[in-house]
Amino acid sequence: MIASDMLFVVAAALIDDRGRVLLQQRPPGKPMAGLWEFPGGKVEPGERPEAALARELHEELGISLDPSGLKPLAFASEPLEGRHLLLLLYTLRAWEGEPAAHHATALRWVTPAEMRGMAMPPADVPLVEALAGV
Ligand code: 9L3
Ligand code: MG
Repeated sequence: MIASDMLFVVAAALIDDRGRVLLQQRPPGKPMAGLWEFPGGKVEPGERPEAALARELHEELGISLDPSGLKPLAFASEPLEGRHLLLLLYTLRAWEGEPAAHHATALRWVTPAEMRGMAMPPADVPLVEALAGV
């Protein structure tokens, strides 16, 4: 039962022309409410991860993008409620539209240094260090 134990989640580090990265704050009523995360969500059965991420970013931020602009950066593996969460982080430097908080409580553009002081989901924390070098 390997596949059903795995939860594949994709997320993006949107990077602006000043090198800042977009985080969103998870809303009340959802797991990990209040924590600051890289936007993204679950890959659905049969879905290509990059297509899933483009879909999630459109739903959550209202932006459009070319999936070929998503560059794999790092991944994290974390236990989650008796399952195995694999969080795949991509960078993205070009998109259409101004990101807006369609699902999140708030959005914030931060430097990797600023990110280290923010409360993030366990899977997101180790990925911050990968961003310090981009
Ligand atoms: N998750 C962690 N870090 C992230 C994202 C987008 C998601 N950057 C975790 C939170 C949930 C699970 O993955 O436990 C599914 O995410 P969602 O569908 O609740 O956003
Ligand atoms: Mg999500």
